[in-house]
Amino acid sequence: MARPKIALIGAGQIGGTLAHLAAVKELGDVVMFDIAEGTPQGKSLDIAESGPAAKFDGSFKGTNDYADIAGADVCIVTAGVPRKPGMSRDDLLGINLKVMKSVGEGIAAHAPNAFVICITNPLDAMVWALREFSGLPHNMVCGMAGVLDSARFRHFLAEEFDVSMRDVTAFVLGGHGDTMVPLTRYSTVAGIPLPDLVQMGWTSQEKLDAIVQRTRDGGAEIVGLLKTGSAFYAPATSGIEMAEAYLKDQKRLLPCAAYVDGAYGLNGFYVGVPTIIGAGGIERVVEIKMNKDEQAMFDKSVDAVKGLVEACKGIDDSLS
Ligand code: A3D
Repeated sequence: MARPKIALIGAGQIGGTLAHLAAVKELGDVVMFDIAEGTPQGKSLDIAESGPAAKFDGSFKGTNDYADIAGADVCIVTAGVPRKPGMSRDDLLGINLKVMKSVGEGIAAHAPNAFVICITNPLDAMVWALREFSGLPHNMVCGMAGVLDSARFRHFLAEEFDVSMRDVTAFVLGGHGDTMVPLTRYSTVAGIPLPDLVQMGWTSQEKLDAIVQRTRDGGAEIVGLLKTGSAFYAPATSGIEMAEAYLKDQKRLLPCAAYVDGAYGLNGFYVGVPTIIGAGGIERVVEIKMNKDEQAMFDKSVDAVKGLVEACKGIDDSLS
C-alpha cells in the first residue's frame, strides 16, 4: 500500500518541524509548499538527508506549486505570519485572512479529500475562514489549539506535582486566545481531579490559579523569550498528534477547534471543544457538562471568537 501523503502548507518554523516529526515517525511522504522560493525545497532536502542517520524512509519534496499537493491525505496549514512581542494573535487577522483565501483555494483545487488541520492564528477565526474558502466538508477541517494549550497545562501541572506528565490529563476548551478555558475539574493526575489534589494538599488553590493563568499566557511567554517569532516545537508536535489520529483511525479524544452545530448551544460555529478524531475526520463533538462558572468562561470565549469571525466578514465580502 502506498504511503499516505502529507501536505504542509507553510514551510516556516512550524512547517519545518512538522516535516521533521512526520519523517521521524514515518507517517508518510511529505510535500512542503510555501510562497518563499527555496525554503520548502531546502528544508525538504535537509530532512531527506537526515534519513540515513535517523533511519526513516519516505519522500520529501519542497514546492512553490499547489499542483504538487495533489491527492494529499492530510494538509496541515501554517502559512501566514506569527506574532512578535507586544502583538496579540488577533493583530494577525487581516494579513492571515488573505493567506487563508489562497490556501483554501489551493486545497480545494488539488486536495479536496484531505483532512485539513489549520494552525495559523488567530486560530478559531482562521479555521472558520479556511473552511469557507475551501468549501470542504466541516468534519474534514479543524484547528489545532486545544492539544497545545492542554499540553502546556499538563507540563506545568506535572512540574508542580513532580509526577510524570504521562499521568497528567488536562482539558483546555474555548477559543485559542486570552479567553481560553482550562477546566480544572476535568483535569487529573491518573484520574484524581485537580480540586481533589488541592484538598489532598498536593498544591494550593493560589498555585493552581497561577498555573491556569500561565497556561492562558503560554504562547506570549514563548514569544517574549524568542522575540523574533512564536512557539513551534510544541505546536508542531500537537498538530502531528492530530494528523496521526486521523491517518491511523485512532479515535483519539482530543480538544480541537471543530465545527459545532447543535452541541454547547452553538449553531454552526468553530471553537475549541473535545472531539473524536478518526478516519472520518472529526467524527464526533463531545459535549461535557459545565458548571455555571465554566459555562460563563466558555460563553465569553465564544463571544471573543464571534467578534473575530465578524471582523473577517467585514474584510472579505465573499465571507458574509
Ligand atoms: P513562520 O516561521 O513565519 O512561517 C510561516 C510561513 O508561511 C513562512 O515560511 C511564509 O513564507 C509562509 N507563507 C506566508 N504567506 C503564505 C502563503 N500565502 N502561502 C503559503 N505560505 C505562505 O511562522 P510559524 O511557522 O512560526 O507560525 C505559523 C503560524 O502558526 C502563525 O500564524 C502563528 O501565529 C501560528 N501559531 C499557531 C499556534 C496555535 O496554537 C494555533 C501556535 C504557534 C503559532
